[in-house]
Amino acid sequence: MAVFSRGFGARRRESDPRLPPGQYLTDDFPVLSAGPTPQVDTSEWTFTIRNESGSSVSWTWEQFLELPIEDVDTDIHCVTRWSKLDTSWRGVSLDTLMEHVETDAAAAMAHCYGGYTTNVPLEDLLGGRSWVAFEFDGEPLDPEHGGPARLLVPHLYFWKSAKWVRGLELIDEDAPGFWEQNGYNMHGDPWTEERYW
Ligand SMILES: Nc1nc2c(c(=O)[nH]1)N[C@H]1C(S)=C(S)[C@@H](COP(=O)(O)O)O[C@H]1N2
Ligand SMILES: [Mo]
Repeated sequence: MAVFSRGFGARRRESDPRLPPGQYLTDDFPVLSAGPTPQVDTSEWTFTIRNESGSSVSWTWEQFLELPIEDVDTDIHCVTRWSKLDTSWRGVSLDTLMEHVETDAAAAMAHCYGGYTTNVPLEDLLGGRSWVAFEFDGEPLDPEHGGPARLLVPHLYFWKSAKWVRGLELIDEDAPGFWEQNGYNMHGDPWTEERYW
C-alpha cells in the first residue's frame, strides 16, 4: 500500500494508481496526426453507421446535437507513453447511436475525414465506454485534436480515438486499420500494454 504525505506532489503523481504501466503523466495535450488536419465544416459534416448487411443510418451536425449529450471526465493514454488525467469532454455515447442500428457484428472500423481508419471490437464501443466527442474542456474540439468530432475510447490507447471521425463500418470479423496494419495492436488495452503485435 502506498503512503502519501503532503508536499510531494511530483512523487505522488509518478505513482498515481491511475497511470498504466510504462506511461508518464503530462499536463500538455500533444497533437499526434498521421497527416494534415482536414478542414471539415459542420454544415457538411455527417456521421454514418453502416451495419454488416449494408443498411446505414446518418446524422447531420444539427441532428447529432439533438441526441442526448453526455459529459465525460476521463484519463487518456497514448501508446507513445504520455497519459493525461482528468480530461473533460462532451459527446454522444455510442450506446445512444447504436440504438438506431441492428447488428451482430464483432467489430467496427472507424472511418475519418482525411482517410485514417482504426478498428475497435464492438464490445469496447458499448457499455458507456465510448463517445463521439465534439467538446474538450468546455470548448468546441480544436481541429488539430479532431474537431468537429472525434471518437473517444479512453479505456484503449488513444490511437483508437479516431479524429475527424465520419462514420463506423460494422464488420463481421475484426480487421486492422491504419496503425494496426503497421504493427499496432488490434485491441490496445493500456493496462496490459497491448502496444504492438
Ligand atoms: N484521423 C486520425 N485520428 C487519429 C490519429 C490520426 O493520425 N488521424 N492519430 C491517433 C493517435 S496515434 C493518437 S495518440 C491520437 C492523438 O490525439 P491528439 O492529437 O488529440 O492528442 O489521435 C489518434 N487519432
Ligand atoms: Mo498515438
